[in-house]
Amino acid sequence: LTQDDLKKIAAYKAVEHVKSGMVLGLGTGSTAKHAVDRIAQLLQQGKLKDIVGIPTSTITHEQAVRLGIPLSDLDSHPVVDLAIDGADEVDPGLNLVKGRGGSLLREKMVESACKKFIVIVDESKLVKHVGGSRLAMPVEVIPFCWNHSLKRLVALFAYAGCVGELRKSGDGGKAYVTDNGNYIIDLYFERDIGDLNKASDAILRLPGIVEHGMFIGLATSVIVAGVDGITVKTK
Ligand code: DER
Repeated sequence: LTQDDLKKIAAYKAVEHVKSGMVLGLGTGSTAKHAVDRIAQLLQQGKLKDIVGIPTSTITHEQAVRLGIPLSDLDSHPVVDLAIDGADEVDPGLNLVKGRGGSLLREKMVESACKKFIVIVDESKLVKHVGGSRLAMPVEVIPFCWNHSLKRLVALFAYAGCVGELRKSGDGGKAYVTDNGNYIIDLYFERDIGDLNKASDAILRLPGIVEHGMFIGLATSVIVAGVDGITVKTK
């Protein structure tokens, strides 16, 4: 079983919770892609009807259009029945890191408007503490004086041995620009950042900061696909 096989297994399991008539948050990334494919397949087979998708990125929007999934937005559907999305990290309390694919803002807008939010991951995403890995913690910032924002973010987490870097686009030169016209600062911690809510509040209080990639208390369940099978963790 490849990692992508595991992602697909988790995604298909999550789609079993989709019922006809639902308003669905459509996630972004290589795992959520399988869930969107599966939803489209069931619609084509007539096994699902009257689904409305709320995409969490332009990439997912384009995938859903290509596959014929009817789409809408949060203005028309302020309450979403179910969102299915991947994550970069999941801790035992179902707190997440998301955004290494760059879509964290729209994902968090959709997923915080959901009655249910099922996270789909392969087992490599499980961590003891969110923010405790040495991998990126994405923060979306406005482009204006981004370096000033970077320095303020790094100073905020000096206790955790923090460094930050502006995310670059594929060709290495220019800054990566999100669907919303913003930049992303990736933060790296040498030590655990401690209380996630405190960290979140401190980040969001900084002017010029738009949103961060910690999804605290948003997931209602996580489906983990591993080589030994599937486990489902529910809050
Ligand atoms: O960038 C994102 O928020 C993605 O959802 C990410 O968290 C998971 O992407 P993956 O399924 O490709 O690992």
